[in-house]
Amino acid sequence: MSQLTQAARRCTTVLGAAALLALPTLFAAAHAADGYRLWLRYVPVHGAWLQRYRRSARELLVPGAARSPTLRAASEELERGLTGMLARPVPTEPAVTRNGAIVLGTPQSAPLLRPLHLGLRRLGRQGYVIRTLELRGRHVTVIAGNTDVGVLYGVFRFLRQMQTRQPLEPLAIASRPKIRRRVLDFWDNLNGSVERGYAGDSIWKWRELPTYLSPRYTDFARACASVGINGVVLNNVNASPWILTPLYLTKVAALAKVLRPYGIRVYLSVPFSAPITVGKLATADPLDTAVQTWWQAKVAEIYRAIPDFGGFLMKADSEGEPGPENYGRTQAQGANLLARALAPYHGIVMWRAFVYSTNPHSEDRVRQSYDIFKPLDGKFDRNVILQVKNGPLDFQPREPFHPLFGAMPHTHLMLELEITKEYLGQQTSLVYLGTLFQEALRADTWARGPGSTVARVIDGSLYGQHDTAIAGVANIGSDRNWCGSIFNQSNWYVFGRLAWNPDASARTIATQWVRMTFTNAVPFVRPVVRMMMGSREAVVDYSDPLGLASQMAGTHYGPGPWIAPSKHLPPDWSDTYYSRADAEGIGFDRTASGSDAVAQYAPHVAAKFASLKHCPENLLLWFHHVPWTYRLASGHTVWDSLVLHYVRGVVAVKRMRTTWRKLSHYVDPRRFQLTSAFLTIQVHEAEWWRDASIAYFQSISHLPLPPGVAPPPDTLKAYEAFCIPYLEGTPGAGPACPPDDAPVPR
Ligand code: GCW
Repeated sequence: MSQLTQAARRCTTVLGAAALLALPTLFAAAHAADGYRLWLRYVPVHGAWLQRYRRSARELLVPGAARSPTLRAASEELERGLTGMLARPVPTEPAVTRNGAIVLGTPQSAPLLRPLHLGLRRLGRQGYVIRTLELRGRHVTVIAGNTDVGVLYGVFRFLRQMQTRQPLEPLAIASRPKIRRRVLDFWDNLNGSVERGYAGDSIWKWRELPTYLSPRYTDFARACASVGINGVVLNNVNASPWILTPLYLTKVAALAKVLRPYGIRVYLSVPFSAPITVGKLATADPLDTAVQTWWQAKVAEIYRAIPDFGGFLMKADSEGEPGPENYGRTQAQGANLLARALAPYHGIVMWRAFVYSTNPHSEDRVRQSYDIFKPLDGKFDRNVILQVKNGPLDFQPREPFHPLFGAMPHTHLMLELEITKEYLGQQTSLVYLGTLFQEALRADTWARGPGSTVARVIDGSLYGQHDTAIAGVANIGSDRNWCGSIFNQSNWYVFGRLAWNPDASARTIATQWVRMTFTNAVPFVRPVVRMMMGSREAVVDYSDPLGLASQMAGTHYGPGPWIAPSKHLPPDWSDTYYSRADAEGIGFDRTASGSDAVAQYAPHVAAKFASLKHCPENLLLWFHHVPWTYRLASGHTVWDSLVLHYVRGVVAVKRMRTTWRKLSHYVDPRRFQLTSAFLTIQVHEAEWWRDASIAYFQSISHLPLPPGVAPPPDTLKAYEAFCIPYLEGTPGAGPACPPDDAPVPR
């Protein structure tokens, strides 16, 4: 029995019936809103909706004797949810005895479900049905799946129905995930820090493991299961070899045990050089038999400890990480080395396509991954999935889709999204990423004609592939509210929901998240969803409009468009490399007259991107170098338009703040104030981006500002000198800042 239920039962017996009236308040206090409960708050339901559906949500019942840990988790969640929302204890009983019962299970665990025609066959191993029906003469709600985890997903779906005040009967819901592996990638280091993490330290307490298992791990697993996330890569892709030592594998096994009942498998990032660093071999060459034997033995050791281990994630030959290139081998030879060790156990390798060289003479950075991997199509073993970022550069506020999508029909491809807002304002900005994820998933590659979307590449339907996957770089840390801010939670949520169904709508998901996280009151839901839906475009406007990218400071926070290549900074880690702003114009020519990166796309898409006339305006400067005076469809010159986008971004954030401020009476003070303060920080941040960017680009274009636009309050020099010495999530020491006379912009 959950603690909450026990508490509620104690309340009812001790205080008697009169006290029931006071329960909503008691529960409200128990739900002191600090964000910990995420979207699983289960606050009491009142009013007409409850009157109408009370009967359908009255009883809890788990028939059958086989109560696996997963079914136990499912029934406990249902109990927790119903107890919270009905504000009274909910009985559990061993058989169907009453009308209004909720019956959950699989045909194996609940024989009474077997004669029913539930349509389970079409639902695979992870799907579920929720049906209102007559069972042995009783009016019941059935939540069923082919497996226990399907039932668990169904329970969360049923609870969402209540949380968002949807009808509870008659119900005829059937759902199965379109993507098989829905994975969170943690960039957590074993010392507790998190690369690009803005929500405190790592949630994995390695020193305490395996002896102490924080209850937070279970709450994490519940939240993941509630949106269907079923895989977790525990450690940073810049991987420490320690993860493969017996000391750490014991800890990993302990975490795997906590996550298992929630249908979550554990994966690990491993360094390619592990045979040397851990195995004490002289080489990590994939063609060396001692290396192969070492990996086989290591994998066998892992599966002895974690029988359902998912597999490895590998960042090789990228940003200083070792890889097959060190031995003159291809990425496929490297990936297959691990794949063959994992294959006997049905493990997989998620091999990252984020491979590039920072050699100053290398080709256009955004071309590199395609040029390395495209020729290897068909050379990867079946249990390798190539993990491709949504865009060809690096999680920028806006990028075109990665040209590898649709270009490798004989290779399994998965999509990597970044949930942590590395380039979008980090912890304080309010940016709902549902729209960005949706844009990436709906991008049409034209690989097999129109409708060949990225979603169809990765859900396997375009090329008839079965082992499909999607990953999101997690934004979760040890902060009480998990994600650093309340609205950042929506990005964890929407990732899971789109991973389950990449065709779902970002707006619908936002609406449900708002209802579950805050309130169902329409005057709150509407403006907040509107604010969320516009929030990503706002950050694009004030930081990287018109297809600009990578204009940020070295910390990836705040503007740095002036950052130029130097002895210490390779060109493609600078900003001027991407903007290519000069006296004549701005933008990176990636057409045939430039780097010809457009040619990596299918002909229809390439033609569109290559044409100045047809290239979408929001990607213009990604593909074209245009004169400052070039006129856009709006009639504005590129220069005026650039400036107006910066201005518009600031206006949008101010509007968000105004919207939020009017809604205080709908939100508890703690979450309200946190969000309010963060929006104020974001207004300053947007102004800083606008002013610094205008100051810099004006120093190059030498053009006047469009009428009505105020000049930046500081000099370019001041913006350039402004430096933030310490920022969470930045690896290494970050840029050096002189503490004595660092100017502070107004
Ligand atoms: O975006 C860059 C980040 C690095 C990260 C790298 C990657 C984990 O700035 O911090 O390293 O991408 O994806 O490997």
